[in-house]
Amino acid sequence: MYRLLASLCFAFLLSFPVIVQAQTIAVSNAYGFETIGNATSGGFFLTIENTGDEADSLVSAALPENVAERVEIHTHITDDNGVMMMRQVPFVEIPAQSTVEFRPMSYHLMVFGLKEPFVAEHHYPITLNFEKAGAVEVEAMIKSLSKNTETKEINEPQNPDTATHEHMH
Ligand SMILES: [Cu+2]
Repeated sequence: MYRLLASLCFAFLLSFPVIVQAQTIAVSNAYGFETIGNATSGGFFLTIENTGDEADSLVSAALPENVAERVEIHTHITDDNGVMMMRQVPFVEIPAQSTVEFRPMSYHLMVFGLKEPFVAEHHYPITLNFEKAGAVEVEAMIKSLSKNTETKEINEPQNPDTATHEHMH
């Protein structure tokens, strides 16, 4: 029985490597949001910590072929007119002894050619390739948009017609 429990625990650990340590690089808190309708692109966010004494760089990322066609590293920039836009970058440097957070409106992994929609609670393995640390795999979880209150406020603005209608009765 103990042996069975031990192997079950081991299998569980193998299935959900939320934090993966590859020498000096640790990747954690990887997540994306569910996609809406026929969207064929999506994004992932995560935190990369470099505990080493040398800078390293994230140079590429990939998802399994049956999930998406390609993954690009993007950042957000503001142009001369104050317009926010996304730009692909060739790499992101992770300085020695520091942490870089990929988050909305900043660095993110942009996924193109989705083979199926991203569904809340699903997990996907992302392979991150670093210049020095090599390949680091992390499991990313898809979050529901409806549970995100900020998004809900944007998607469901107060309807003035409804408010007036209720007032009349
Ligand atoms: Cu992007």
